Amino acid sequence: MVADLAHSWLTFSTSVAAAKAAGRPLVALESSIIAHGMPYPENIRTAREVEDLIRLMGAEPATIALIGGRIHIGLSDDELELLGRSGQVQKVSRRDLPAVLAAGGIGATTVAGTMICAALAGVEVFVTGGIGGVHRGAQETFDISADLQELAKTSVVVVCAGAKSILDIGLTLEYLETHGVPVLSCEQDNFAAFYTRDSGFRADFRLDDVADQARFIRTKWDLGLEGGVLLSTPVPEAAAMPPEEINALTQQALTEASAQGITGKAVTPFLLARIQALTGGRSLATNIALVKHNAEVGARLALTLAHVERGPGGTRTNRNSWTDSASRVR
Ligand code: PSU
Ligand code: MN
Repeated sequence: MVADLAHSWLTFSTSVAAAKAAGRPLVALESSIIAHGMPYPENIRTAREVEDLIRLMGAEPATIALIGGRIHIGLSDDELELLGRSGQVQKVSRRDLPAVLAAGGIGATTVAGTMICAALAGVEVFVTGGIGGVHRGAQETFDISADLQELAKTSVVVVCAGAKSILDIGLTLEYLETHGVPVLSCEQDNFAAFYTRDSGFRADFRLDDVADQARFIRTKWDLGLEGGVLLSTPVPEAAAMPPEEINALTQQALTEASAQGITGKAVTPFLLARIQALTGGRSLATNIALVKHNAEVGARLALTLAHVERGPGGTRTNRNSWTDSASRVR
């Protein structure tokens, strides 16, 4: 069977295998944020702290990466170090998975790559920082992250702090709507903007209560509506950056990228690195704070989701807690 064949590529870490056997909920984590999203050694330190937070909450972290021709679900300390230190780690989205696996190379998975592997491993909740999306100027460049197509078809919840304003957030939300991907928000009505709390765009449904989030997700999948759910939660107030500052620096980084002819999968890592350099590391502190906050939201959701019964009985919900922003203005 195809599914069994796919499973033969998976290697579970000892702690993930033990959690699975004990029925403890798993939370997937991506590795591109480690290899391409943050500098060493903060990347490794953050990855470990995020894992510890998830464990503290009673779930088990499963950081996903490709090593030696295997899809690793859960990484040892040495494997984390390998991903965070080596400059030779490839960025793996859906397109790149077979190339890196077949060649036995080292690959750090993006949101799309991680969703695919999480779904294979039976992990329902995945925590990241920010998702990829429709780039500004995509009307010309066609640069639309494969993360969005993956959300359209792979049934995993992605917990994020919104998307960076290096992207066209309005078009990103339009694209998700076209493909039937629900965008949930908690703590506020609007979709978050990574370094800042407010993107200026409404999320589709505001669900502050984790039980409501879990029922929403279970209902979607009960109905056979395959595909992901995006859950946005804003960076904690104290760690957010001033919007004017981040907007000016984003504009500068975008201008530099186009002047240097950066294209394809190099665009996002270039912009992330430039913004980090231009803020003198302050954006890194924001980035770390938001990932940790996302980890708490994701772990809580994974624990709750594990207890929501299937079928209409388990999915009854309080309609008053829904903010259906059909009147969203863009
Ligand atoms: N956005 C961030 N931080 C990140 C990424 C995006 O704020 O680390 C990474 C994620 O792994 C995401 C990927 O899936 O970049 C998107 O890359 P692209 O735009 O090439 O699809
Ligand atoms: Mn791209």
